[in-house]
Amino acid sequence: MVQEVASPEVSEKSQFTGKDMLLGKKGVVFGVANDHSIAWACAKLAAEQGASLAFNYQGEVLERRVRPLAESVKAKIIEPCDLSDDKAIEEFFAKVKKEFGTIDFVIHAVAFANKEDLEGHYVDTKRTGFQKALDVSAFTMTAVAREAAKLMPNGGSLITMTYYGADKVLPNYNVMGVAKAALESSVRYLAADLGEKNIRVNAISAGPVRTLAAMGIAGFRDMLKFVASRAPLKRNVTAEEVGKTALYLLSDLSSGVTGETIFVDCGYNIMAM
Ligand code: IMJ
Repeated sequence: MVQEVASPEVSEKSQFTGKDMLLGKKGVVFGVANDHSIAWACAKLAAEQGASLAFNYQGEVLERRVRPLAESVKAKIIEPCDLSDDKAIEEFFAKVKKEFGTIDFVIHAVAFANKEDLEGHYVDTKRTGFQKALDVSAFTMTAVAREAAKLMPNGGSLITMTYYGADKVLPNYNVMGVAKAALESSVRYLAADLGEKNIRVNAISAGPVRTLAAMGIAGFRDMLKFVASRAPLKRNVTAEEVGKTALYLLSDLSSGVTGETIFVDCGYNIMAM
């Protein structure tokens, strides 16, 4: 029997009733673009649970979006950081060190591929497009982990966002699928390296969410419908639900979990037919 399940209400404050799960913790959020961003849903929940936050932005256009959001959760740091620039990462973490001293977590929700590489066939991907996608979408997690670990003498939790296209082929995801596969593998190697410092590293594989990163992708609306019709929960996942798993991974609740990719996709990935 197919059950009708209502989507959770979209409200300003989350329905989640946990309390002070990140009280006294300090974290860095990379990848907020606007209020639809998965990074923002994670950050908002973290702030609600008592965390102090630092945000990056890249360029003036995004600054105008990110600054008011970050200010609304009383962010301690709102600074530019182009993650494809090693020196910019160093300078950003120097500011984080100055303000926070030590940190407890990082939310990495950053990806980019050239638009022309997200249509047509993967086989046509050029070396430059491949390098760009892998650099921004995979390597930046490693670069950030290295800098963040230096500020985590008491251990910590790093999370990143991935997608099912790392495992299975779907139309147009192309080089991003290859980049996400590298990202998920990086998560395992980083978890192995940083485990002895009690730093955990995990990825969330979110189902499709209507964000800036999904806008303008041909057939995205139809993809949402297709996924909702086949997922066990018979709906699409919300950014807030991704945020709740982020909260679990950033908090002590997940103290025994590292190197994992956790699907938050209403169960879509388990289905064959
Ligand atoms: C992206 C492309 C094709 C299919 C897609 C997506 N599906 C989903 C996404 C089915 C859910 C969104 N996604 C998971 C991404 O990782 C998107 C990454 C992305 C998006 C853009 C759009 C604008 C641009 N470059 C991009 N680079 C990466 O110029």
